[in-house]
Amino acid sequence: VNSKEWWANGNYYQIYPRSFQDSDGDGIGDLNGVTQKLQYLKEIGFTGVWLSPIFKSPMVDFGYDISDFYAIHPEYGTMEDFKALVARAKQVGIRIILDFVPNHTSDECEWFVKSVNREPGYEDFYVWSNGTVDANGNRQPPSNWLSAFRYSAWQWNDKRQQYYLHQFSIQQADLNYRNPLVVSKMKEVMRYWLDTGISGFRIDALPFMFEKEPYANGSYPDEPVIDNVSVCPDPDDECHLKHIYTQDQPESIEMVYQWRELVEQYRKEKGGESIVLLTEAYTSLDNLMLYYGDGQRNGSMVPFNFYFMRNLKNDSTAPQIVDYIQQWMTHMPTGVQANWVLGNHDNSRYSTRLGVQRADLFTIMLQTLPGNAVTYNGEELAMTDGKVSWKHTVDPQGCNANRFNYESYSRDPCRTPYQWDATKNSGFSSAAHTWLPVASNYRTNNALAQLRAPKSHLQLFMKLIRLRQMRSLQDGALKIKAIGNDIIIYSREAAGDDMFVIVLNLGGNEQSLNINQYFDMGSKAEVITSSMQSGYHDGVIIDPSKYVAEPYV
Ligand code: TEU
Repeated sequence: VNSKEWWANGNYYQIYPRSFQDSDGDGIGDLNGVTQKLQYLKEIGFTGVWLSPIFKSPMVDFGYDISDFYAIHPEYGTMEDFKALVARAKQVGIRIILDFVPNHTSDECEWFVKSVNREPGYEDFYVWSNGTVDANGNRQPPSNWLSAFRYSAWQWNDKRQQYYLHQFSIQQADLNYRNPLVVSKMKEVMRYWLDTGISGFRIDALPFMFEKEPYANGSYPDEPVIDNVSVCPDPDDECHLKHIYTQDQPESIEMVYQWRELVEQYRKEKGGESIVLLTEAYTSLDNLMLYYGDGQRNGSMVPFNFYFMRNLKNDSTAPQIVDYIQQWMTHMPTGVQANWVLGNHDNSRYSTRLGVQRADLFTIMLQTLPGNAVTYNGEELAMTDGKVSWKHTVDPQGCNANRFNYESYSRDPCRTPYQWDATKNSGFSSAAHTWLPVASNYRTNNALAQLRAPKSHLQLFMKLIRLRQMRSLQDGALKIKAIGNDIIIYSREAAGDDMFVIVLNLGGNEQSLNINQYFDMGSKAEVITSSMQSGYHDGVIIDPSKYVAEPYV
């Protein structure tokens, strides 16, 4: 990849706007709050900020159910506030990336209303089907497909007298991409937001966008059932089916190639920097690579690699981790960059899953492996999931808060407000009540405390980002060794440059290692090491200021 592209070797930061900073005291994060914190994010060292959806929404799925693709959600601010945010971002030198949610719209979107009313041109804007009638004369959905939020993916609409497909909540109706009007409307949405001066998109739920063509009678084939309770104990959960008709269809790959062509064309027309596409696809490595490109055409520059987020466990061994990294590195088509993700707004925070000590280890990996690092707001503080109970949640009808399975299905715990300092609501909001409670450890675990402490996860994080300015950590070749079950050693080596050796001790015992036996250390090598014993945040034993002029905050 041409590492001179602004997006290459990037350090992306995901902001969940509802929980980041509340500037007007209503207990809900907003755009002006983000604007106030851009300088802080620049000082940590982030390249680009991805904002989870900021568009008008009934907030059933907190913005991933969009009712107006051209309007800012009123609780988050106005279009003027957004333009001020983009202007401030340009000033501090951070690029803004918006969430693009092409798979579905809110059922309150005007397009859905037109489609329910079969207005000309909108009859097939969504995926409608008559369903079937069973032997007892009862209406049945067109197939056994299941929503990512459990239960049937088909909802009967009384007014239209048909079922519509919703692979997420009932209030999120799937768009029909076989309809050219849908393809062109969503391309207009993309161009509209590019005109505001943003630098790219994070594309939501890409693999869900197409489903198998319907049969002539309008019905759809059932998906095979995975009848294995150890894999999926809940028959109403989408893990119960093998998604051979509803995910990773070839047309989804085609769409991301068309969107890449759109942003390349836009850049040709308007000049300026390249526009980045980050894509969300929970899929196999082979499928994921297709979202990058197929050798002829290019797709996304940064498809999220969810392996670390999904598979890292406390008992993950060095060989398992090394094996995956090597699989990923050998699978990549030429001209693209790996990326490493530790969390997002849909999954329990890794410091909760793995503990803060491992958080240090995996942050070192995130920042010293080749390619892009993607950080979900709060991970730079090793924030942990908040304790949220059903009575706290504000979306009783929503997809998060399943009253009977709240603990196992809600994503609220990984979305509690950002922990800024030890003042009221951890500095997130002046409101009497915040939309979700602040995690109870905010007095001790917050950004200000970590900036002031002699050592902290945040300071480790910042030192690592500064180290990345070294060419060997930008473009250096990766050489990895797993040592027994507990130790991973790898180096990054750029021609004629410093060599960095990273030693991660995953296990419970300090081991004296003669690194020279693994690498030809030469005279200029430096070693970063972190172990589970030497206490927290010891990750960087060398002084990066030797390498980079920038002072530390
Ligand atoms: O997530 C899509 C998606 O695949 C995840 O919901 C995944 O199925 C789930 O996390 C189970 O692990 C995107 C957004 O990130 C998510 O917040 C939205 O709810 C969803 O799309 C619908 O827009």
